[in-house]
Amino acid sequence: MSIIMSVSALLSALLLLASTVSASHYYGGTMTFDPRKNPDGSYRVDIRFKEAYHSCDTSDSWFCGSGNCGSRSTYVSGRLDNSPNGGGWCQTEGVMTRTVSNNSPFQLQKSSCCWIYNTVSNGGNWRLLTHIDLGERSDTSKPNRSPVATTLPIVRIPQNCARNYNLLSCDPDKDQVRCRYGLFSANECGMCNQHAGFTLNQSTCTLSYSVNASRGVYAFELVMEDYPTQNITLNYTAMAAAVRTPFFNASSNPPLSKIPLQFSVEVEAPAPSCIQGEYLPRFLHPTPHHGEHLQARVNQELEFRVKATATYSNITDVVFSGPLNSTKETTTTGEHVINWTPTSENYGQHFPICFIAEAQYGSRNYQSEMRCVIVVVEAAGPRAQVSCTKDTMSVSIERATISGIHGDHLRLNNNASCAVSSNSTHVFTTFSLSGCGTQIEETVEHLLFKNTIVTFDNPNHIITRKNVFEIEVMCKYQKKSSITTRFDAHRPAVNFTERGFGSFSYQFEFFQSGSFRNIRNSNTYPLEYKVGEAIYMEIAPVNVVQNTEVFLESCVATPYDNPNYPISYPIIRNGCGVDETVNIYTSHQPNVKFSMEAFKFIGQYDQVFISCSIIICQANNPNTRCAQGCTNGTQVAPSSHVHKREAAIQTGSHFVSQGPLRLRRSASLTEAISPSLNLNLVFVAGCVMAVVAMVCGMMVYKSRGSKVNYQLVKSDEI
Ligand SMILES: *[C@@H]1O[C@H](CO)[C@@H](O)[C@H](O)[C@H]1NC(C)=O
Ligand SMILES: *[C@@H]1O[C@H](CO)[C@@H](O)[C@H](O)[C@H]1NC(C)=O
Ligand SMILES: *[C@@H]1O[C@H](CO)[C@@H](O)[C@H](O)[C@H]1NC(C)=O
Ligand SMILES: *[C@@H]1O[C@H](CO)[C@@H](O)[C@H](O)[C@H]1NC(C)=O
Ligand SMILES: *[C@@H]1O[C@H](CO)[C@@H](O)[C@H](O)[C@H]1NC(C)=O
Ligand SMILES: *[C@@H]1O[C@H](CO)[C@@H](O)[C@H](O)[C@H]1NC(C)=O
Ligand SMILES: *[C@@H]1O[C@H](CO)[C@@H](O)[C@H](O)[C@H]1NC(C)=O
Ligand SMILES: *[C@@H]1O[C@H](CO)[C@@H](O)[C@H](O)[C@H]1NC(C)=O
Ligand SMILES: *[C@@H]1O[C@H](CO)[C@@H](O)[C@H](O)[C@H]1NC(C)=O
Ligand SMILES: *[C@@H]1O[C@H](CO)[C@@H](O)[C@H](O)[C@H]1NC(C)=O
Ligand SMILES: *[C@H]1O[C@H](CO)[C@@H](O)[C@H](O)[C@H]1NC(C)=O
Repeated sequence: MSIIMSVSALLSALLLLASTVSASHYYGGTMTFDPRKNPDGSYRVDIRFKEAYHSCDTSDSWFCGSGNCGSRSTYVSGRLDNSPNGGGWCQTEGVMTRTVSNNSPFQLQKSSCCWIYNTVSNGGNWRLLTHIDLGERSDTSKPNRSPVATTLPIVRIPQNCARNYNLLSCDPDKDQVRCRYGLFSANECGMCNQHAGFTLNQSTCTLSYSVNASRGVYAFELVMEDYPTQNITLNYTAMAAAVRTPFFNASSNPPLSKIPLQFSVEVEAPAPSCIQGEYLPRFLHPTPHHGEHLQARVNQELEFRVKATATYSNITDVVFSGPLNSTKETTTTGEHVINWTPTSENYGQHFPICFIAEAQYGSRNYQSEMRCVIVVVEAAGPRAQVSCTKDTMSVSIERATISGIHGDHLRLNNNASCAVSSNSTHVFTTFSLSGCGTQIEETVEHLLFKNTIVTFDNPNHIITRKNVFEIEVMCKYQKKSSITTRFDAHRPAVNFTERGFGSFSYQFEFFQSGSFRNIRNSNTYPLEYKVGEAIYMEIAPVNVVQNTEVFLESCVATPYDNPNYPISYPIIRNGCGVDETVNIYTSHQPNVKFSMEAFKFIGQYDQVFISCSIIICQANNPNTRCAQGCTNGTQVAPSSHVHKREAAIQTGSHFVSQGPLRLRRSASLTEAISPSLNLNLVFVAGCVMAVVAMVCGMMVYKSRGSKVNYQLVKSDEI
C-alpha cells in the first residue's frame, strides 16, 4: 500500500516527472506541516500532502519556490481512499520529513497539467503553494505550525439542493484560520476562478452552494491561512524577528502560514428531494459530529463509526480522507468503521479526517453532507494488560495510571452481576465472550466481541465529581486466512486502547459411520478405506466459540501436502459440493460434518491430501458469508476493485490443513501422467480404473496430530 522511497535530490528530476503528467486528471490537493526543533538547533518539518487523480499516482515533485527549503530526510506515500463515483478518483498522501538548518520562511510549490475536465475550463493547469514559516512564536515558544485541513477530492451536490461545506480547519497553535481564493500572481492557483453560485465565507471557511449554478464540475483553488489572536513575535535564528498581528483586512497584514486546499465540486442533475435521509444520505448515531475532536494515543488504534441512512436509496459506501495508513471497513450491520493507529512520530499532532456517505438510487449516486473530525494524538494514558482466551476476556488496569477513579465503582455495562475487582495496584475483570452482556459483531474481515467497563456512582452520593470512565473492550478475531484476538479499549474520559492475543482451535476427526457417534480411535490409525467407501469427517472447535458458526468454504485434494500443488481436484468450492459424492450434513452450526467417497489419484501418486478452508461467522446473521451457503461461484466473481473487501467476505477463509489421506500404492495404477493433463479427467480416469480393477485401498494418517491451531497474527499485521 505504501511506497518507501530513499532519500534523493529532488529538483530537476522531479520537475521533469511533473511535466510528463499531462492528462486531465487532477482533482485537488492540500499540504500541512508540523515542525520541531532538533537538539542541534536545526529544524525538522513533517510535511503531509494529499493529492487526488484519476489513478492512485503519487510523487514528491515539490520544488523550492523561495527561501531555504532544506533537504528531504524521509518520504513515505500511499493510497488513502478511492471511488468510482465522481469520475473515478484516488487520493494519496505523501509524508515527507525535511531538515532545515534555520527557521526562516520558505515556500514549497508544485504545478502541472491538468485539472479534470470542468465546467469553466477544460482542464487547466494546477499549482499548489505552501508558505512555511518556522519562526519561534512568543506565545508558545515553539516553531509555528500550520492549520490542518482536508477534504474529499470531489464533493457532489444535486443542482436543486443548497448545501454548505464547512472546510473544517483546526490550528494546533489556536490561531484564527481563514480561507480565501488563491491568487494567480502569488502562484497559488492554476485557473484561479471564483464560481458564480457559490459563496465562500472567509472567516469560517464555509463554501455555500446556493442552488444557482449550471451542472458540471467546478475546481476550487483555495488558500487557508492562520493569524494569531493577539500580537506575537516570531524569532528567527538567521534573521531579524517579526511581529504578527491578528487579521485586520486582506491587505493590511500577512498570515503566519499559507496552505493550499484544492478540490472539485460537481453540481449534478436535480434530486427528487433535498431532504437528508430521503435520497441524500443522512448520518445517524454513532457518527461523530462535524468538528468533533477525537483523542488518539500513540500505538493504539483509534476507531470511529459512521452510519448513514436514506429511505429511498441504498447506502453503498463511506468515502473518507484521513492520514496515511488509515483504513475503513464495513460491519454486517452497515456501520462503516474508520481506523487509524498513530505512531510515536505523531505525538502531539493534529490530523483531520473527513467523510461522506454515498447512496445509490437506480443509476444515480447521491452524497451526504461532508463531516470532518480532528484527531489529536496524545501519549500518556492508562496502562492495561489484556489477555483473551478462547472464551474469555481479561482486563487488568494499573491503578496508578487511572488516578481519581475508584476501582470499586467500575462494572461491566448493563450487567451488575459481572463484577470488576481491584487490589491495591490493579483493577481487573475476567468475563465470558458469551456472557455479561458481551456483544458480537462482524465485519468483512473480523469477528468482534465487545463489552464496556463503566463507572457507576456510589449509591450513597447524590452527585459525582469523578471522571466518567468508559472502556470499550474488544476481542477482534481475524476471519481470513488466520485468526487472532485483539483487545481494544476506548474510554471517553481517559481514552485508551490495548491489545491482547488469543486463538481458536479447530479439530478434524474421522467417524465410523454416518451417525457421527463414534470417532475413529487414533490407535487404529492408519485407517483404511476402499475406493468408493464413504469417509465421514467433522471439523469442530476444540472449545465452542459462542455465537459463531463455521462454514466449509472449499476443499481440495492434492497428491502432496500443499493445497496449491498444481495437480489438484476440487471437492467443495464456494460452499458447493463439486464432487458429486460429497454430502454436507450440517449448516449454521459451530461445527461441520461431511462425507465423501474415497478415491485416489491415478499415476504415481499414492496419497491424497485434503485441504479445506473454513470461514467463521457470527451465528444467525443473515449478512454473513456463512448465511449465504452455496453460492455456486455466481456471487464470488471479483467485483470492481473498489469493492474488493466485499469480495473478501466471500472468499476469505482459513485453511485447515488436514490429512494426509494416504492411498496404498497399486501396481495397476502406476502409469505416468502428464501434470498438464486435465485434472478432472485424471480423476475420472482414476476412478474408472479403480472400479474396474477393484484393487484400490486407502489409509488415513493423522500424522500431524488431530488439532489444527490457527496461527496468531501479530498486531501490526491487523
Ligand atoms: C525572541 O528573541 C528575543 C530577543 O532576542 C528574546 O528576548 C525572546 O526571549 C525570544 N523569544 C523566544 C520565544 O525565543
Ligand atoms: C461568515 O460566517 C460568520 C459566522 O456564521 C458570520 O458572522 C459572518 O457574517 C459571515 N460572513 C460573511 C461574509 O457572510
Ligand atoms: C442565477 O445566476 C445568474 C447568473 O449566474 C443570475 O443572472 C441570476 O439572477 C441568478 N438567479 C438567482 C435566483 O439568484
Ligand atoms: C499589535 O501590533 C500592531 C502593529 O504592530 C499595533 O498597531 C497594535 O497596537 C498592537 N496591538 C496590541 C494589542 O498590542
Ligand atoms: C486595510 O487596512 C489598511 C490599514 O488599516 C487600510 O489602509 C486599507 O484601506 C484597508 N484595506 C481594505 C481593503 O479595507
Ligand atoms: C504506514 O504503514 C507502513 C507499514 O505498515 C509503515 O512502514 C509506514 O511508516 C506507515 N506510514 C505512516 C505515515 O505512518
Ligand atoms: C437497493 O438494493 C436492493 C438490493 O440490492 C435492490 O433490490 C434495490 O433495487 C436497490 N434500490 C435502489 C433504489 O437502488
Ligand atoms: C493485583 O492484581 C494484579 C492482577 O491480578 C496482580 O498482577 C498484582 O500482583 C496484584 N497486586 C497485589 C498487590 O496483590
Ligand atoms: C449478566 O451476566 C451473567 C453472567 O454471564 C448472565 O448470567 C446474565 O444473564 C447477565 N445478565 C444480563 C442482563 O445480561
Ligand atoms: C451451479 O451452476 C451450474 C452452471 O453454472 C449448474 O449446472 C449447477 O447445477 C449449479 N449447482 C448448484 C448447486 O446450484
Ligand atoms: C474522550 O473522548 C471523548 C469522545 O470520544 C470525549 O468526549 C472525552 O472528553 C474524552 N476524554 C477526555 C478526558 O478528554
